[in-house]
Amino acid sequence: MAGTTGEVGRSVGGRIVDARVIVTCPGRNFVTLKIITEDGVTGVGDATLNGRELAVAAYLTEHVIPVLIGRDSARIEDTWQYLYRGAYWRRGPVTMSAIAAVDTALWDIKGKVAGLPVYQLLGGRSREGVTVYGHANGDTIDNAMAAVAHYVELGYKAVRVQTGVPGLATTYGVSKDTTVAESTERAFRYSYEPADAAIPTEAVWSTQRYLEHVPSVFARARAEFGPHVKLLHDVHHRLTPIEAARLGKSLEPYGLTWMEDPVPADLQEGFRLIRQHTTTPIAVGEVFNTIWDARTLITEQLIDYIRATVVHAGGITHLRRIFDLAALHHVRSGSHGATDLSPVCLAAALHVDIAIPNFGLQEYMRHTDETDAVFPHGYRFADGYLHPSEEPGLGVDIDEVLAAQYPYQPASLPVNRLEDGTMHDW
Ligand code: KDG
Ligand code: MG
Repeated sequence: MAGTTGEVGRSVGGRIVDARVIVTCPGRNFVTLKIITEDGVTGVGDATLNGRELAVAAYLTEHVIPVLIGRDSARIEDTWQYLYRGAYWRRGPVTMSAIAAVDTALWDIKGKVAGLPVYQLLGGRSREGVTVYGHANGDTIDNAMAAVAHYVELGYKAVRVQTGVPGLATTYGVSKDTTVAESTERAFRYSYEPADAAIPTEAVWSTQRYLEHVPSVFARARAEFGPHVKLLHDVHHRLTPIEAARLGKSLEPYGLTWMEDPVPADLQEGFRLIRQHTTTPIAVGEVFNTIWDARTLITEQLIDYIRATVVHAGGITHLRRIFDLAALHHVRSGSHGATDLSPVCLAAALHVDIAIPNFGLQEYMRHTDETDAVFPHGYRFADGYLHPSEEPGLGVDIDEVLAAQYPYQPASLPVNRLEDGTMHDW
């Protein structure tokens, strides 16, 4: 049976003749897969897994690229299944980021061969623009409010608000010694995330102090910005279900659009308890790799937004499958879009966002000028919306010559300990 390499049926994409992994650090590390067909068509896919970049690069180079050569580039679904089932060892962030990179690059190639932007291949537009949310961070409530004002002026309809917690020296998600302008514009790396260290920094966490503080942040935000701006908050997996239920209840008067990652999601059933106690909507999924990570949450309607991404959840093909399941259960998308996801991922996400029926929000942290130069792209921001490129394919590329000027730098996410020294979730 010759189906594996595409002899059955005419190849409209051409065979894959080459593929390579490009690791670059224009401010932070990015891993990109480039696939080349016999017709000279190229496609790119993001394979960046923050803090574990080289594991995915090796997985691709050692185990995936050798089996790609000679395959029909048009067979996106079949290649996905081949890599997912063929490895025997299914799922996991390294495997799924590698599969995602291949899948994304093949969609890019298919769009270029068809002469259409990828969203047209996904069914065309369901909306005029992709509503994005920005990050308003401040070590104090005053600084956080200044950051919210900055986004509102730029036209953002939705803003995520994070502040320092009184009594804690640092808080993940909040820059300490940066100005409002620096923290809202083109942040390449959170200030507490060392740029040049393989050893994580350690921070101290207190749930008590946090739960006492957060409602005052949103009381102030609603008082200053009125009822219409969408306000969001990221808990970064730090609470237990009953603590998250308390937080959700205390935030109800301020009508948040979502409370993100309230608890570690390893135990999906934990969300039932939160749900029983609060009407604050729940978003989760940035660390999810497959539909199985979200299945209980979606089918039992324990969440409102699923935040899986192209790069960490198996590419456009699998993300679409997750979002389709979510659509059946009144769950909307809210894809992760921090700066550790490359412009290749963002470009791909926008094609999905504009096409699916159950889009909710897209996270958008601007990349640095250096990153934008390494990844030339056609997507653009206007008045609170991102618009995907109209070029054939994804409308993003990598400048390999420029990328080579920014070699990989070891970097790590921080860890948290409780005041007595116990390791804690973020
Ligand atoms: O690499 C991890 C970051 O992307 C993540 O911590 C940022 O929570 C985050 C978010 O919602 O953007
Ligand atoms: Mg998050």
